[in-house]
Amino acid sequence: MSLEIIGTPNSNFVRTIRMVAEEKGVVYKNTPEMPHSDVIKSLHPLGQVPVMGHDGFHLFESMAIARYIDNVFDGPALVPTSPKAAAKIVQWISFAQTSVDQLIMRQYVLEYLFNKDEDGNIVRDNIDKVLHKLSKMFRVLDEAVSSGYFGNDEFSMADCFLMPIISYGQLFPEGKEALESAKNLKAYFDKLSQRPSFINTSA
Ligand SMILES: N[C@@H](CCC(=O)N[C@@H](CS)C(=O)NCC(=O)O)C(=O)O
Repeated sequence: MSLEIIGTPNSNFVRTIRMVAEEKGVVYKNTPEMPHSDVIKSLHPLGQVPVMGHDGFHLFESMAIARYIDNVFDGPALVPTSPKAAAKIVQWISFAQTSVDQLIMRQYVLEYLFNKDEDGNIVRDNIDKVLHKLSKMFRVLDEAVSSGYFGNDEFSMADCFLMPIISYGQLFPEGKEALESAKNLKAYFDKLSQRPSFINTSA
C-alpha cells in the first residue's frame, strides 16, 4: 500500500500531511507539484495542494487527508477516541486550517513572499493593516498551547496543522517579535521543532 502526498513541500498544508505521515511512521512519497499544475488540476477542483493518492484512491482537503492517514495506517492515534476529546482536537484543527492559516499565511507570510510593488519592494501598507490582528492571534495561540500542546496536554494532529504555520510566521520581523512575546507559544514552538516529524519535513 503506497502513500503519495502530492504538492510542493513549501506548502504549509503539504507539510502538515507529511508530519502526520511521519508521526504515524508511514513510508510515503512526496510528489512536489505546484498548485494549478495540470496534475493538481486533474485531482482538485480548485487546483490546490495537498492531494493524496493511496492505491488509486485520491483525496483533497488536508483535514480529510490527515484523518484518512490516521485511521487507515498503524501507528499512534493522532486524534483521541473519546467523542468530546476528539471534537476538541477537530475544533483546533479547523481553527488552524481556517482562521490561523488565513491570517498568518495568506495575509502576512504570502504578502512578504509574493506581493511586491513595481520597484520590487513589499507593500508596507498591506502588512501594517494585519499587524493588530496578528498580535491578537499570537495571544490567542499562546493561551491555546498553555497545556503544552495545541488545545491539549499531549501531541495530536492539531499540532501538525499549527507548527508549519508558526514556522513560516516567525520568519518575518513582526511574526518573530510576536512569537518572542508569547512565552507559552515560544516554548511550544521550540519543543516541537525538535520532533523528527518537523525536522524531516523542512522544505
Ligand atoms: N482547504 C485547503 C486549503 C489548501 C491550500 O490553501 N493550499 C494552498 C497551498 S498551502 C494552495 O494550493 N494555494 C493555491 C490556491 O489557493 O490557488 C486544505 O486544507 O487542503
